[in-house]
Amino acid sequence: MGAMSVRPDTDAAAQQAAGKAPHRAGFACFVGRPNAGKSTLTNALVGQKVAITSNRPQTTRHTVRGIVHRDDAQLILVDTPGLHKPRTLLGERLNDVVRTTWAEVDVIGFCLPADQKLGPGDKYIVKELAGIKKTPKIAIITKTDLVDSKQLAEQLLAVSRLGEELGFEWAEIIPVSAVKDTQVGLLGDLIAPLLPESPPLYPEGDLTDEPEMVMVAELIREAALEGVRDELPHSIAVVVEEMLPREGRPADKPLLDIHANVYIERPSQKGIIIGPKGKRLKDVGTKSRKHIEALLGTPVFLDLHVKVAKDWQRDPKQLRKLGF
Ligand SMILES: Nc1nc2c(ncn2[C@@H]2O[C@H](COP(=O)(O)OP(=O)(O)OP(=O)(O)O)[C@@H](O)[C@H]2O)c(=O)[nH]1
Ligand SMILES: [Mg+2]
Repeated sequence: MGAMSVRPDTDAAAQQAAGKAPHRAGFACFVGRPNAGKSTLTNALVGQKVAITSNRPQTTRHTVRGIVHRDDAQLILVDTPGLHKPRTLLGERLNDVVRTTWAEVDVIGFCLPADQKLGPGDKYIVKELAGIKKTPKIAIITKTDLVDSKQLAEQLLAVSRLGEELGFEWAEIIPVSAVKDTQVGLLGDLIAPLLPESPPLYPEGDLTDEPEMVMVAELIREAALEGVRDELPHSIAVVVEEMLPREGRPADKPLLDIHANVYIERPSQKGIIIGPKGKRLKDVGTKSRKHIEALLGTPVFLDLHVKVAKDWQRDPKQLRKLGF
């Protein structure tokens, strides 16, 4: 991923001779506890939804790349699952994904919500980051719209002290609000100069490298997460089985048939997901269909089925089937 050897030759010398700063391109990952605001920040920087978000912890389950195209640089943001104490095999897999990612990127952005005290979970993460000596680390205080300036100042101080305690210096410390779009552009300005000189690594206009089927499944999961509580958010997985243009439609009135399964872990969860007279599942379908149609730019017929994959979070075979 971040290896110099795979980068095409730059014409940096020519650019410098012309008085222009060389173009940069590379990878920056956002790490932090679940719910810290990593995916929301990724979307805000990209300017479009590439990663789903929710107020439930552990929403992100795989790395999602969001690409920011600028004149001077191409930022490839790698949004990772929140790092947490694993309680299931899925949890362990997610943590592995995060650790592999930060070993491969050019910049690490540690995300800490402004409205929550810097806790053991954060210290644990930063301690591990301190061990990755060569990679510049930016501390990002997220959700600044939720606190007053005094609280924000305390958080800035706390994170700066934590760096000192662990014997390293943050390359930058920056407060942002993704929801209010405060300092999001500035964060991009701070990341860009930390990337290696390189021509763009992705074609102009690509905002993510997520396959469409995965994005569609994620949009359905995002809608399904809304309003469910306790263990249920963790139990939901979505797989798109098929996406096919409906046959026999006139060229100016296409329809895309999408068949997807919503998996849960226990038969007892089925009723909650489906809701009285199927109302909840219908709402999930309606809501996600709007987002899917916007993403794909075509009318969609969405066919959702609820299935039980018993204890899939703990079962290696089931995990493989669900793509983990
Ligand atoms: N007020 C406010 N809320 C935010 C902001 N950024 C994120 N949130 C909310 O915080 C919650 C978590 O956001 P996510 O972006 O899903 O968090 P995450 O770090 O990706 O979480 P995981 O994927 O579970 O690790 C959501 O309800 C967001 O709407 C912000 O700038 N301000
Ligand atoms: Mg996320």
